[in-house]
Amino acid sequence: MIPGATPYPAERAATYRAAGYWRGATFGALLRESATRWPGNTAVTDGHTRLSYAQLDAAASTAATRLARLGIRPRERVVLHLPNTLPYLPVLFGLFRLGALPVCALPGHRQHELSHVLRRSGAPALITVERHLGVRHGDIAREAAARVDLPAHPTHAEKPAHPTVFTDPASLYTTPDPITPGTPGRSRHEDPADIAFLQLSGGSTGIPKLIPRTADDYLYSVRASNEVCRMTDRDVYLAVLPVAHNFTMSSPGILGTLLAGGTVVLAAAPSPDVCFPLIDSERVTVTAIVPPLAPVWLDALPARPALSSLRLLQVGGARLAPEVARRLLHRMPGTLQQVFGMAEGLVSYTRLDDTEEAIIHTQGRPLSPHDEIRVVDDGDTPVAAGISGHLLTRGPYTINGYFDAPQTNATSFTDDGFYRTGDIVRLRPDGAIEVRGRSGDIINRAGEKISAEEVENLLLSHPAVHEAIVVGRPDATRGEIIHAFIVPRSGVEATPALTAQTLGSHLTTLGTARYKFPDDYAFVATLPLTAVGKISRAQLRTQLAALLTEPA
Ligand code: J2J
Repeated sequence: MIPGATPYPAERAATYRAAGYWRGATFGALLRESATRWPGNTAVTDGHTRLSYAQLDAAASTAATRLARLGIRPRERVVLHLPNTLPYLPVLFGLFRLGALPVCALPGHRQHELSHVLRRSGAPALITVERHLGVRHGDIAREAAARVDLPAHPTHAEKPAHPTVFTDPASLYTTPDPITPGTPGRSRHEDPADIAFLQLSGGSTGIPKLIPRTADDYLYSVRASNEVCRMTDRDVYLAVLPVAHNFTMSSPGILGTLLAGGTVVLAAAPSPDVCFPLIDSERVTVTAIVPPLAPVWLDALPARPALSSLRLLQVGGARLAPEVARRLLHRMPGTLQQVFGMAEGLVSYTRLDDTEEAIIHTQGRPLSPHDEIRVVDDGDTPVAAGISGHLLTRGPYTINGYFDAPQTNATSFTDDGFYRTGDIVRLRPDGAIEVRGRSGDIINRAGEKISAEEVENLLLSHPAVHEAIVVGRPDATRGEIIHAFIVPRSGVEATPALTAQTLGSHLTTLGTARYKFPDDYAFVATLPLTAVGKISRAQLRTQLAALLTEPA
């Protein structure tokens, strides 16, 4: 196994193989098999350009050859920082075919996040685009790479000192090279039981964690998701959220669609003015959104019958208010499905034939009969039936450890291998999960997971900030927004230097993703302490939340 990954214990691995979950298939082979079965079907389109399965398969092989020629080797990590544009799939599958490990950065990531991800993954290369929707991704990536020193190579003195940045992904598979005929669909380097790629977690500590996934475990979750969502070769899936996100990639997402022989449509932005015309023109049948988009889409629904092709609207990534769920169910065409998932593994779905009550009020049932669920109190003791507690899980597609993070793993996993999700849930007698909140210091802003500690550390790096505490504040449209409490260094209270604007500029200078910027600031002289005068983060947050609800 690639060093840094925690393997599944042998006994559980044997159970999952015996159950037929882990089948020894690879990502490269998945695409080749679909291309053999449905060569002429459209695999992917952005609404303008189309690639058939045969073309996508050939493009992936060309990309693998070119990436190898550029010096990328099997088992090396490569950070993918691509928006929802056509090159994503050929490049992703090119990396799989080469046996290199894609690291799925989000398009919203900036220098701060990308440099962390490059460093943590040890990736010698990053693939992005020069510009997208007015953002200079190329400049951002080059700045991030310049912050990262690659270890000196013992024999290749000419090895670059910093990760290499590629900004023309389409050139990896388009002309002038003729497509290499007869390239095998599966690289001899692709081992289904070893790490195939790395997802990123929102992270409960300052550093985004890397989530190592194998083809065996991931493809099982994709296949099982296809069954739950009844995916066929007639399905057309609209990727509204970033393609790199676990939801869009696997629940059942782009991989489920490609496994079924359907068509992936890439939306450049999640707004109704971009997505609705695509749904109608491409006859989209399935799509997935985060809860804050729901009211925006509902408001934009035209009076005339539209979006009539849609059979399944998935909503997940954050809590969906029952009232919004009810409106979606009654006003949007097709069925509504709640999806509660995590890049670390476990995915829970309401089923297509669930009652209206279950679809509106629950986050469904786990995907696999072998998903093990424990709901426990603060002392790890299981709570009584129907009582809320911390959700722990392990199973055939849930990781056993973050990549190369022994310290984090010691606290994020139990001794017997259960992942501590950080979610507070309640299990109903019918087996459905109700997500009640988070136990950690994670803010869920419009579906983006933000580590409070990470934002606090960024704010603390401003020379005039003495203390910084960041809390999630309930917000009608975005679920939560980021509220920062700042204690300025003594002597600077009176100076106008420390304002929301200066802190915003500071975060920009650091290259922080925009979605992590506090929405609101309070400049205070002190932070409340607990009764015994200790700073307990949990109590601090409760007190701050209480302050927020007091009338001004
Ligand atoms: C409440 N909280 C939710 C939901 C995720 C499918 C769908 C979503 C993700 C995802 C994913 C929630 N209600 N319906 O990977 O495959 C919060 C929980 C969870 C965290 C994971 C998938 N759906 N959440 O959102 O890794 O707190 O994955 O632990 O980004 O999002 O976030 P992430």
